Amino acid sequence: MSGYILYGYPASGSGAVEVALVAANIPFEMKDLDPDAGELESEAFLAINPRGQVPTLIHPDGSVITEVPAILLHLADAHPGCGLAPQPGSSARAQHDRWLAFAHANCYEGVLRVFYSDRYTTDPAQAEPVSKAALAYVIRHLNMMADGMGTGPFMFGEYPMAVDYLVWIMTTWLVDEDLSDLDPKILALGEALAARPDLKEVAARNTE
Ligand SMILES: N[C@@H](CCC(=O)N[C@@H](CS)C(=O)NCC(=O)O)C(=O)O
Repeated sequence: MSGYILYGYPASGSGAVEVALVAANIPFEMKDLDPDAGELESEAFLAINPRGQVPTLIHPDGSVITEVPAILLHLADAHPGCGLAPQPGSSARAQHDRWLAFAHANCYEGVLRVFYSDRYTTDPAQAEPVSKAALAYVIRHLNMMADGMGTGPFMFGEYPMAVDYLVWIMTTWLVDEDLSDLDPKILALGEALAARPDLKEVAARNTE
């Protein structure tokens, strides 16, 4: 049985998983795909993930895991004590999973409407308004996450967990003019995560 294989590319959603794997000290092999060269739609990759999206994680047993929360929570549970999430069944875990699901269902889904707006309208002239509306939606929901945060800098205190890795990568996709609308607690979360000595290098690879 070999280790995990992560398909992704720098500064995409796979960055959340890549950083989480490094933070949890879980060995993995990174396979970078080039979306501009059509590698997400290649026959070989579609055979692995018919949706042609990253992150796609190959479990050591060869099975395929997709969808950021499913991947992160699998890693948390398969590696108890790695710090990716509170203990299964605890109230803290319920809160963690609540906000992870919230971030995925609202913020990440909204981000896809920002960047792939042409997929969400049949009228090309509407792509830009769709994107603009989605950006406001993403920021509104990220700011709601700040309301659910305690003293910070991370969602559940001093140490980052799975939910923080997803929030962090999304903050890196916002441009300067968007950041002024973002709650300072969410901004601080992203900065604190990228500044962690164990994560600096992998975070930088995903923000280029
Ligand atoms: N719901 C998926 C979304 C994954 C996703 O959309 N990833 C983007 C990169 S951030 C992608 O692969 N886009 C290529 C495409 O949709 O064609 C998840 O949670 O993993």
